[in-house]
Amino acid sequence: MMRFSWQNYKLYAMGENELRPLTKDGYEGNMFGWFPAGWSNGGWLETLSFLSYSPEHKTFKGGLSGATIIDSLDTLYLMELKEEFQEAKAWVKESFHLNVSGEASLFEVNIRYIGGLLSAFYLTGEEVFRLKAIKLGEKLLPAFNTPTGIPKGVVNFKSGSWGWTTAGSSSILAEFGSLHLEFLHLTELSGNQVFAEKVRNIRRVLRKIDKPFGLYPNFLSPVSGNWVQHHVSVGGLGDSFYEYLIKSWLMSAKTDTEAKNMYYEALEAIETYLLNVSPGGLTYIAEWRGGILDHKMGHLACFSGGMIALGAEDAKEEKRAHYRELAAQITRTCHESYVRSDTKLGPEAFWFNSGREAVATQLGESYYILRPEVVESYMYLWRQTHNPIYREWGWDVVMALEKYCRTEAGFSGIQDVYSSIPNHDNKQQSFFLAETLKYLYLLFSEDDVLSLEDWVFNTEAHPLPVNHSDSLGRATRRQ
Ligand code: DMJ
Repeated sequence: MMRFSWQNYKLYAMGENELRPLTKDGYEGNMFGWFPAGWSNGGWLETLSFLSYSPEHKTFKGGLSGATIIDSLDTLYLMELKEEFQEAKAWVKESFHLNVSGEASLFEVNIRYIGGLLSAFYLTGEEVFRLKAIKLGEKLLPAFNTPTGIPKGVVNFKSGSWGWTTAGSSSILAEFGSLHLEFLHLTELSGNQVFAEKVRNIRRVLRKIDKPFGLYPNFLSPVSGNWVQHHVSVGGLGDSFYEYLIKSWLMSAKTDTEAKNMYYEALEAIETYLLNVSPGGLTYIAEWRGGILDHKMGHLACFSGGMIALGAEDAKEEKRAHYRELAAQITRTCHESYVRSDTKLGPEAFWFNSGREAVATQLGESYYILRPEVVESYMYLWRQTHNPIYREWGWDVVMALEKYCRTEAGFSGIQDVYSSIPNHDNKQQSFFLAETLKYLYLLFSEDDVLSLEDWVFNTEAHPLPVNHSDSLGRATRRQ
């Protein structure tokens, strides 16, 4: 599947961000691919005032290219697709230019490009990846020039300005909260403290600020350092912030106790205020709007089964079994969202109301865009429990992808998981190669292949080595 995805991308879209398998061409890509359904219609773009975002095309103008190449490097390497890896590396060497104009999302550049380059460097030791990661990291720094140091969402590569227009504009928790892992590695690999300082400052702001009931709302003003509205979610807009807390602890070889404490405190608040069990016995994490719950889970929130499993072992003794069980239950619910569809792939969001459970009930939420979060959780749960059910569930996803998402020239998302006649969306998302296929491969690999003792995966599934940096970005590599 990986070879097929890569070969078609190479044939029709080499150097572009992503492949459009039906029209057999490339496109700039939807850098908002992780936003939950509903938000794009809800006027939030105006609230956020992204200068560069073109709502009509849902893309950024200009900017970096080759997202699929950088996102694929480590997957190709891991799968020993040597020729394909060499093709990707040659493109990075010769054609990945950083002196671009245009704008880009700080978050997406960090998780896809910097994460991808860092992993490629750590896996291969090839200098080109290290140097390009550092150069690109430097280009992101102007985004942090705000009164609080909380970065804005968009950076303009040419002018070095950053995207904001009004005092009301907000930064997003999942975006500014998902830089820590990569930025510590940038400091370690460059010797430049500036990267570590930026993320330490973000941590400082988040520690100090009052949290309603211990919860972290999704929008923060980079001007005042206050929350902008009280919407809390473990899915889109919040998700990887929580993921990076527990992974900061793990990546620091368990020295970053601040991150560990923040993670378990946040998880307790989530359990108290957002966690629910449906009448049919399905455990789910709802979304919170100033105290009122939306009884829904986004596909994006399904990563949380894996995260809670990963974090279970370092919880207080008396909580460990509970977290293991919670992780299994959430993963089971996400699996239900898959098996309750005709295609056996899950919708973008599913609800628990009016007697209907784990199915999409709102218009425009039935699509599946090759997202990884459910197989990601299967992988973590498999490694933790070795319960064969997770491999069976993963294999069912492989079969469904083959049946409904494979097209003549690559894999495509589908517009309605409840229809067995696929209506393809004509997009092979770069995270399909970076994450979905990598997590599936790891689900069927031995535990020592990218062992969870030695590696943490960034939120785009790019592996970063444990024990390289402590919370200050100092090298603490094991001998
Ligand atoms: C990926 O780009 C990352 O996993 C991100 O954190 C949110 N989800 C998308 C894929 O669904």
